[in-house]
Amino acid sequence: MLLVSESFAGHRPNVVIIYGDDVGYGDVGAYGSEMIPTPNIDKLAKEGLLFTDGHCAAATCTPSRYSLLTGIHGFRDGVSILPPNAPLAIGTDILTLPKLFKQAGYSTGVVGKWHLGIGAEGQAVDWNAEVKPGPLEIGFDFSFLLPSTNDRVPCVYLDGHKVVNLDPKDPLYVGRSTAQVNRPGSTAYPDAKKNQEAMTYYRSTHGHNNSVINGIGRIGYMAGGKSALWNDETMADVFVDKAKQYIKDHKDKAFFLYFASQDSHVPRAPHPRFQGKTKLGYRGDAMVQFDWSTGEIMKALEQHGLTENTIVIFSSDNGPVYDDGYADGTQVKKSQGESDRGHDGSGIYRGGKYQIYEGGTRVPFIVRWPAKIKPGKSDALVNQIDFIASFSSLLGVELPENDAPDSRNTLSAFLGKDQTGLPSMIEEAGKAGRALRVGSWKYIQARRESSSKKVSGELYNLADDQGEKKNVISEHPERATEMAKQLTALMKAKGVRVSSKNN
Ligand code: NG6
Ligand code: CA
Repeated sequence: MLLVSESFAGHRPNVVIIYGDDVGYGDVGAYGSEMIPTPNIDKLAKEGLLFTDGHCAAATCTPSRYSLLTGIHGFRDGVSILPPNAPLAIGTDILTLPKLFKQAGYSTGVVGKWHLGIGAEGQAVDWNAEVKPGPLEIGFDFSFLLPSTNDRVPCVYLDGHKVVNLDPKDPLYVGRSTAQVNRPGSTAYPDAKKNQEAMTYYRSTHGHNNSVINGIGRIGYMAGGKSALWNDETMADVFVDKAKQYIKDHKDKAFFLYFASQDSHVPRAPHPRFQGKTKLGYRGDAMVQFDWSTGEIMKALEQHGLTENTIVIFSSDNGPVYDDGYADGTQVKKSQGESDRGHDGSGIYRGGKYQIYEGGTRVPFIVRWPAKIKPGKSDALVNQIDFIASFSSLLGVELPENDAPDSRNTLSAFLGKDQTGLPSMIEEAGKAGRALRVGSWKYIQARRESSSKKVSGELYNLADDQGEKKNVISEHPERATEMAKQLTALMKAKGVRVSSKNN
């Protein structure tokens, strides 16, 4: 039901989410990075509100994006990192962030990395026909995608329901083996397992050794679609152009744009004009490219007179990772923890992508809205999973109790009026387990990281131990038991918002 807030008097703000992929807390200048210049993101931070305790919902991509768009924790619905060719993970019948904006009369667009699956459950997608259901079936009315991740096939762009530039004489097939995909008449690509030399861009290992596309080994197999192949080095340019066009086409109407960059994710292949811009190899250079993309989007908003009344949110889908299977020049000094030539992608925090420590989910988190938000810094505890409930409050769109059940209204924290934020928050990291934050306390559940590695419960007080170095569980057994109980109860419930008035 629509009850659009009167306060906007016809000038509802546009909303642009600029979403990084594996961009860590320490990868941005405004958050302390000294080795990667990010002037455009820093400018955004200077003009907006910089959150020091802002989180994505999970330490990996698919569950984080799922929570951002649905307001549901990934673990409730068994959502984990999706393989190529996975069906759409989001039910077409549930409320999503773009659907909420549509209810408020907005145009909604997505540009960039999807990684939430495409196609119907139990039915193989026909990449040569209408590729759906996907974003257009869950609330977006414009969609231009990298369908999965840049290390997974198919290595083609998807515009709405159609693969871009696909030649029907070279049909595209995606599957789990060359035998499954290769057909007479469709281009066959080298299999990295059998033909290492085909990986001319750089070599890759563990898992990234199936079809070789543009000299780079990928996860999964594809055949055909040669004319449709993307160029890894121009991907950021392609996405930025689409985003600019979208902004231009919708400048006279309220819009929501979800711009999801793939830049820092492997295989990193920044445009040659960014290569060598840092001393950190392609990982650092790709971050410079992402900063450029951010600047271009801001310029487009400016050009159309939209900067004042557009809410720009800058964040990331999970913490940093260095060597993620490709020999791309990113160096890992194991002896000093996971650090790359003195640069620590998670800044002062412990761990990164895949991990339950703060570096897994505490990411750059900036909200800029000159018309309503005073620039500054906020230590409020906030999470992307709460966008749906917060925007429903901002836009005056009623949120039925069972929709987006884990999303809580933290609008006043996002606007800088409340410096505390969430009273409690679940952190999620796949096999690496789950944790609960209550104020500065953090309890991590006992977990089994592999069949041989069992880790017992941990308790940290981030107020005097932000690096999670000192496990104080034996000093505070009662607090740990209490938090363990609270976490179990929240996980069992049907949703954090609907189950607990205090949460
Ligand atoms: C992992 C991949 C990793 C990355 C990740 C997804 C292997 C060994 N590792 O399975 O390279 O693709 O999935 O990243 O295959 S995410 O940011 O999309 O979650
Ligand atoms: Ca990611």
